[in-house]
Amino acid sequence: MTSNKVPVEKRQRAQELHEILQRANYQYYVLDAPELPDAEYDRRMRELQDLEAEYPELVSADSPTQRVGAAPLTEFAEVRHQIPMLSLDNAFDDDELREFDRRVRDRLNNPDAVEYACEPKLDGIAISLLYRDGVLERAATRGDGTTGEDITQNVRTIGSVPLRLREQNVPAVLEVRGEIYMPKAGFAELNEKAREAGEKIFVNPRNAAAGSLRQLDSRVTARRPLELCAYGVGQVEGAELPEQHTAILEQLNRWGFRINKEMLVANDIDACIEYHQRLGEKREGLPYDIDGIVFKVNSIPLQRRLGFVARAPRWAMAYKFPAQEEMTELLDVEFQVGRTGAVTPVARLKPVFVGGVTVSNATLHNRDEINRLGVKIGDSVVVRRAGDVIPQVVSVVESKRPQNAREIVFPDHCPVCGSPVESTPGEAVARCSGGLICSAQRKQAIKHFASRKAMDIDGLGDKLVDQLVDEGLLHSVSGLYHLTREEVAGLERMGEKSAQNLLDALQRSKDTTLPKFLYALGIREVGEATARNLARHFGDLEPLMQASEEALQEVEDVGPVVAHFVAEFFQQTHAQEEIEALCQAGVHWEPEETGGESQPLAGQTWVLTGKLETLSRSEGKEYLQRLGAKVAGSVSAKTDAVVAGPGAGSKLNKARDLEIPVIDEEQFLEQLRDHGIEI
Ligand code: D41
Repeated sequence: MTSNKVPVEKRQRAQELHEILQRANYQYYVLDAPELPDAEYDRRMRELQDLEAEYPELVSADSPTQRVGAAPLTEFAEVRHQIPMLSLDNAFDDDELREFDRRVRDRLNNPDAVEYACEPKLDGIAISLLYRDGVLERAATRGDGTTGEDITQNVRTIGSVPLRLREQNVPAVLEVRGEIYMPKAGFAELNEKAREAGEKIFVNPRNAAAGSLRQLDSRVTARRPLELCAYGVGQVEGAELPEQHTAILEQLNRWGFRINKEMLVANDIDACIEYHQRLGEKREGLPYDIDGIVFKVNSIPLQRRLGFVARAPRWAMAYKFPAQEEMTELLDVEFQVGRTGAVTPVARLKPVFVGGVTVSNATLHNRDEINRLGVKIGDSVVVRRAGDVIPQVVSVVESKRPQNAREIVFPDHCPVCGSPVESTPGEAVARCSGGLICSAQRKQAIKHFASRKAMDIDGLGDKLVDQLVDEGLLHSVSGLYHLTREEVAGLERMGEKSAQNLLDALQRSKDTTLPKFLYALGIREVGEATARNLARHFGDLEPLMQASEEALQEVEDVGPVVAHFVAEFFQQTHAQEEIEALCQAGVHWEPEETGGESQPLAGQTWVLTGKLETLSRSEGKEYLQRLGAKVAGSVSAKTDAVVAGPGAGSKLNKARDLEIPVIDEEQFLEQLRDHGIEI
């Protein structure tokens, strides 16, 4: 070590840099309002690191340079909590929460109502942070509540953990308790990188947070996107804290800790139930995972009077949401063939209640995913269903693998038509090469053709298409228009009346538009928006069918891949014959006006949410697209406007958080009319 005496001005500069960097951290992590540009931050950090390298005496435990991680440990030391870290009792429905409130009020001689602090229950790792004279001395896991592990080196690397408390008047000893968690976005990014590098990926953000804190090498932890949210205090010496839980958290916030933005005070248990309901709707849109709501009696004197039983306080309760992950058994794997021939493995599961519904199927995506999971038939698997996302198998519990577990064999021939299954290098999907020979692909193609946004053939449901194809009455989309009343009426569960209704619907569907017809053809990668762009660019079908890949790429939003699929589609003799047959059968449309139409909302992204009264959501979408807007399913920073009807939930909240303009249906209709749409 060099023993350079530290010149006064260097010491002062180091102090200045501490303050600048600490303030920048506070603005970034606690206020969510960074003022120092990243590059500037990096330069100041480098300057401090250089100073400390030259004068090691300047290095202190609370220096902002100490967040990068230190030399690896061989094990974590044990820590005894001076005041035990209690656990939380759980409630699973409104009645159980009301019982909790009843017990609280009974013990407090029946006041009319008790005030509760409501806060989301973060799904992370509970920890304790000990500050002596305002400086972080030790961080420990909760462990069993009495003894945990010393993870100070790791916790130091987390940007939202203050290494020193802000403000001058700080307690001699302050133990802050909180949850360390990984935000969803950071988790997704971490896993994406791990996937690219062929490394092990984490099952969920909680596991990733736990794994990151368990690193003996804190330099690894330093690279993980972890955050701290404070939810209480333990030991306090040399200071009086406020007499309300929420006021204590606000004091912690002033000292430099992040607290939950969603925290709210409820005046009675009804308001608590309402809060639980509202947060349940917001859950998907929050940037972190939560598994319930914690309710705490807000008054500290009342908390003292209530005390605790066994290891849980009588004054707090966690009201859980339905679990988003559950374990069940993989009974079998079937392979489904989609419209484009994609062969998708589908897990047949022992039914399990997860995410609020009973799940008996989950997608396994493709062969790579099966290999990644290392899953076998008979395995116990963890199934996840979050929000409206289709259920996924997220991991395998290998320790529970039965003796007779069977390997999943990916078919090399189509399970429906027997044609070879082909994989394109670099593409995860395997496809049946049978094309329209394959009845599965044919069925899907016909279902798509008939669907509402395509030819809109009322009454032609999936089951009916299956029946018609299976009975050999239908071989292609054009065949639909040659079905006779006798053929249809002869099917199981089909009366004369329904048969006639179907024929009428078929007749009506012939009067269509070019965009709908193009979309109905089911060309790969051609969705509604692309179909509309193609129609508007070429005006009619003939020039589009003749267009080269180069010419196709002139269409808005059409790149080389889509251009290739479109050109390839129209080159098939079969496709040409089908189109001819459809036109012969009477399918027709008006040519589109090319180019000229004004698109006042071009480049904008809109989101529709909640119930609309005058328009259906898909009509609203159609009008917006006609005006050039994109319509997205979720709200993000890129959203330009949100139309919210009654019952709007998380999307509306997110829009408000992001300060995106929100209009109601009345205002929406007005705007549409202003743009010349007649409603
Ligand atoms: O967000 C959380 N995970 C959270 C956990 C929270 N917001 N508050 C909590 N409060 C407590 C008491 C009332 C016992 C101080 C907790 C926990 N405990 C807790 N976390 C893990 C075990 C207990």
